[in-house]
Amino acid sequence: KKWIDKWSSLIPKEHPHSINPLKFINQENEKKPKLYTLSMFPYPSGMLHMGHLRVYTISDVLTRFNRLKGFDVIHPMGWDAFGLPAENAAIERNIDPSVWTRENILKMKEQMKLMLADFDWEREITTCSDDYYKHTQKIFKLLYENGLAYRSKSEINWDPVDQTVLANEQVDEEGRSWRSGAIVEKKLLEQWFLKITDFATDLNKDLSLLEEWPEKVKLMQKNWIGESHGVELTFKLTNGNDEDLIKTFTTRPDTIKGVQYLAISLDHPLTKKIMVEDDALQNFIKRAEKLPEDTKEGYLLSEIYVKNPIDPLHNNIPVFVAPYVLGSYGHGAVMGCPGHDQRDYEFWIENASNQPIIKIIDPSDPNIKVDVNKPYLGKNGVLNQKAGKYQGLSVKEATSQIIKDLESVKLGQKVTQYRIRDWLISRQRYWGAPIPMIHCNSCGIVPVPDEDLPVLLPKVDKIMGKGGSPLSKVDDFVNVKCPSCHKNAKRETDTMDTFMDSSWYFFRYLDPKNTEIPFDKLKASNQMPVDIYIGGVEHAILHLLYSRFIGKFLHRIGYWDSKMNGEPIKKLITQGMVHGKTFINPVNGRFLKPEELIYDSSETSPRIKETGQEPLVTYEKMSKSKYNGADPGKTIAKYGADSTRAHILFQAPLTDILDWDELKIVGVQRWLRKVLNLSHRISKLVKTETVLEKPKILNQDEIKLHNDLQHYIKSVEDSFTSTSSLNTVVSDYMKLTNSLISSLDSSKVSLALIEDAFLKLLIILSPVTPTVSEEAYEIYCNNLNKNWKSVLINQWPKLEPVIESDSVNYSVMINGKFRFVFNGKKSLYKTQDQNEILKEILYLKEGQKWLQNREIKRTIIKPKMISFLVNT
Ligand code: ANZ
Ligand code: ZN
Repeated sequence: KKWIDKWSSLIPKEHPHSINPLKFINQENEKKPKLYTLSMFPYPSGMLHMGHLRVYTISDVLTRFNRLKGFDVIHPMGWDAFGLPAENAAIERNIDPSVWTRENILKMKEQMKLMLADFDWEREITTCSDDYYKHTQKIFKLLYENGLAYRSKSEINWDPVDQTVLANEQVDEEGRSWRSGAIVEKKLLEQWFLKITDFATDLNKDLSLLEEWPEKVKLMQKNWIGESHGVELTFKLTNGNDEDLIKTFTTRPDTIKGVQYLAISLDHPLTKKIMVEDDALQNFIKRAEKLPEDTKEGYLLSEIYVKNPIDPLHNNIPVFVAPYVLGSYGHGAVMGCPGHDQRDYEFWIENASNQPIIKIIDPSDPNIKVDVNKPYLGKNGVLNQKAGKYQGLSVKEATSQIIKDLESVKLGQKVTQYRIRDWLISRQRYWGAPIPMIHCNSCGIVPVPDEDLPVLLPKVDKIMGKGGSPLSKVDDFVNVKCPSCHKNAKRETDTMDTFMDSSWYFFRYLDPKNTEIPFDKLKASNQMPVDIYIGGVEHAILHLLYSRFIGKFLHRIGYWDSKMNGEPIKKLITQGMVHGKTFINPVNGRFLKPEELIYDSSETSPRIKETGQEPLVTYEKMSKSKYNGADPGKTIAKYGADSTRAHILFQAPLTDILDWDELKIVGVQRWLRKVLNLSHRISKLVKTETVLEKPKILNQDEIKLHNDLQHYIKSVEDSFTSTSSLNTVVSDYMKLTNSLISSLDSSKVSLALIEDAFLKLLIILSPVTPTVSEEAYEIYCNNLNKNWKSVLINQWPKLEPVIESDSVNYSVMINGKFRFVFNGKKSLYKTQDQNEILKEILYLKEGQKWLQNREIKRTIIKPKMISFLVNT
């Protein structure tokens, strides 16, 4: 307790080692290999939470380890500081969001220091400061100049609570806002988009370069990008002229002979055309917009029929308007095959119940029976006689033959479709980087010249409520001269999505003070990609996809050289969530507050104060309503930073959910106390300033300590290098500590070996528990009157060869029963010297017990077993 108090209060502010001394003492950084370790920067909410603590512990531990291994590690930190919470806080409390943000940053920085996170503060960046967003604006301009930023009127997702536009990515499957949870509405507005779709092919293909990314994340990105290979088909209207046609996208051209209808989306051009004169259709659309996405309702367009492109005589195919067809995918039209597609089947049943269902494909295996009333979805089938000239072909053969036939009549061609849409970055909010554009009546859209960047976010006394762009109400901001013709013009008043700020920040850390350009090309080329990126899996799609896009864009325009086609992140680690210990009253299922519980002396299983019952215990996502939140600040104040860090690593594998049980920290504390204790004992025994000389020949106990040391150094090193099992590091530390203690207790091990192992232990545990390492080292040095520098300024211990022991454990069997273990020379098996063996065994208490004064009839010696037959 004493040292915990001492160190937790002392270390953060005054102790020189809260900053890594290596950076200052070691001047040879130039020659060292570089390693870029990054944890996702936080939103400055003002409070570090357990999730932050877990990420930063991981990145800090890896950083400290890699520094010991001789890398020049870049380990920066900054603030993702634009965004809604600051703006909402500002509106509620009528304070300047920049002031609110700055105060929060200071608080969180203090907390990061308290947890001993060793960040390169000289690289710190804040996305809401003008020396940063100046360059965000420049990157926007670069996108514009390269034809990748455009404005378009589009139906957007409107969050009625936060009164802002949302990107598709920010709307969940139920159509709710990711932030406010409100049901998102549709609105038509002029918006800025970034053409991420231009990179869709590469974003998909290059997932294969990301060998060190979790498969799960890559799969999520792949699905999001949604590359799909298929055919674009043209259906002509039966009674129309040549321009009247409906294009569809299909991945199953082999089913074309089974087309029974077409379905088009609510906003298809043909729908819009007919709607003008069709009131019933208008009513249907109004109603349909509110229906769930999987609705099977449809509206039959009367007197409109299309021709099958492969078989023009089949010209009575009906057309429906159907909400299940997505306006934004493919061509907003589906060729309906009820016989071979589940959705089409359900739609057909609902809208054309008396009609037959045509199946043109049968399973190739006649033993497989298909329900006549269900579609056949298999892809290994064979086309039947209803497929006409294609009868007998497999699905695969039919597909290529039909594509050929479609191409020859110019009504079809192979295409690749993507599900991903362009990135909508306009936000009608105040607290974001202004989009650096000017609208001029004569010249159109004119970018703000580079020399006029940044377009400063104007200070306002009061953010003008919600709704519309707050900046449009700031006259001084809005009214400008056109940079091109110098006539009166108006500024763009939308600000950028904050994901734009975070899509390039890892470049800025490498050159954070550059006032001219976003970052220096050489620095970026030398130090990118990020070697290890650690953060939450909730960013698997949005942030990571945008970062890949901008990384690739900057690479394409020559801003940096890359060996991975502009991929900015080499290895990605997604850590699991931290769940809180939750107590529930078993009678009424209510969550219990800490003060409703009472603990007995063992402090492990509490009871409910009121009833004396045992509560149910679960671990759940931390939340105020469950009273299960843990505050990192309090934990550190109570147990010290080292114990907290070790505990967080020890309790669960990196990517698993961590069930946070504070009571278990005592185990870690007990171990750390042993380490400090060792330091007292050893330094008292050593008594000399100079390091002792190790013996040339080692006895059994010494060999064991030596081998343990090598084993655990290697094991810990492997865990840190692969990063896959950081949780086993702490148990390795504990085992090595115990091995040292028993060596010390046994008094058969030379002090020189103990001292050496002890000093190495302090080095290898310093990444996780820097202050205890340092404290233990200080105790050791002080007791020996050594002039102590720091255990942190060191190199990772070099591995020495394991010593093959010349002894082995023999199981001793007496009259066929195992009795005890005897550690003897391996050579006993070779020499088969029975007298020698008996002599040695009779030294042991166990040996005397079983063999003294007995007549030994026979002795059998095997490599790991000695068997005696005796008279009883
Ligand atoms: C006919 C067909 C027959 C289809 C069959 C499938 C099975 P993926 O793989 O996701 O790209 N489709 C095309 N455009 C659509 C839109 N705008 N809204 C909803 N659905 C649309 O899906 C491609 C399939 O989704 C296409 O292949 C089309 O249905 C449907 F036995 O065409 B298919
Ligand atoms: Zn102009």
